[in-house]
Amino acid sequence: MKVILAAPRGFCAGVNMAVESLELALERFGPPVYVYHEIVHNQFVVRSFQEKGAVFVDDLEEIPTGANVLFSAHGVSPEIRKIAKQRNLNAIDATCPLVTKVHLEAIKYAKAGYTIILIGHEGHDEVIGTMGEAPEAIVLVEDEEDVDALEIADETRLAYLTQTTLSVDDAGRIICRLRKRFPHIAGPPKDDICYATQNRQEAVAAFSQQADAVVVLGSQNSSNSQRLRELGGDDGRPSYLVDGPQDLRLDMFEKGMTVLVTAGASAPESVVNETVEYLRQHFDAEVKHQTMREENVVFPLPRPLRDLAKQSG
Ligand code: 2E6
Ligand code: F3S
Repeated sequence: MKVILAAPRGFCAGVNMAVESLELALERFGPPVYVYHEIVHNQFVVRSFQEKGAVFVDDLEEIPTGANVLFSAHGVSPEIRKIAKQRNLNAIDATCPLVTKVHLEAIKYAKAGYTIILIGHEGHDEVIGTMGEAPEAIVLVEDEEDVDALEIADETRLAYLTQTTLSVDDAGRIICRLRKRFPHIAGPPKDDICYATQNRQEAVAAFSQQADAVVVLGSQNSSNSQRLRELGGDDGRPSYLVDGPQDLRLDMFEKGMTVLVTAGASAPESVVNETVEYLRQHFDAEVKHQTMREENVVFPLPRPLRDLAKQSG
């Protein structure tokens, strides 16, 4: 077997920042540290933090008054910030700055009286947070059919924004349909899909051409990882999204196959290594590294943690 190990893969700058924030909070405050929603959408990461004393909640009511809470990388609505304040929680915001950028755009357009079309997946944490910035002004569309069904009162004040982890191709098609129906629509030059999502998709699109099967490391609720799995499956190739080798079966592969291995933005490198080791042991796999482009993006820790890190050296 030949394994192509794609790069870039795995943790992005936003995930690194969120994970380091929670590590530091646990170290400096001591457990329990509460986290609103999964810090990132990865089972391995969430379980490891639970073992260290992080408590993940979907409702701020579960948190005792005055306790420490981190907001996850996917962002929260102003309503959640308000409730946190009312409950006197020490809230630390680990939202990825690239998600915050979309929130700020939503606020800007809503203030100017625009209707905002948000392209995204219903029920996703990021979409819930972004829509919460201006619930009365934002309409969610998930596909081109939703665009056709839109009823807009004032087409001269219309803008679109996108979730950060969409399929670049799907988003492009939806934006094209929007521009066709509403030629005056405002929005970003292309979309709000982040650099990490784009780069991981670009690598899978290119390298999967040489592969008979694709393995994406990531959890089922990870949007960017799901998009990599879909892309890997283009042209009818088997493409699997798994948390680790425990989710693989020997009959998914054959000797002599070329397998592309990559990882979503929330999947740690340890699960990639374990997966490669599984393929080595069972299929005598030889590993070849293929890099699409280098990444060197770094995001600072949230302000309170930066100050805390400095204070204690
Ligand atoms: C925050 C925003 C975007 O499901 P999704 O792909 O959005 O999230 P994760 O946690 O799998 O990936 C990182 C991330 C965080 N992406
Ligand atoms: Fe941010 Fe993109 Fe990662 S939005 S958390 S850099 S996947």
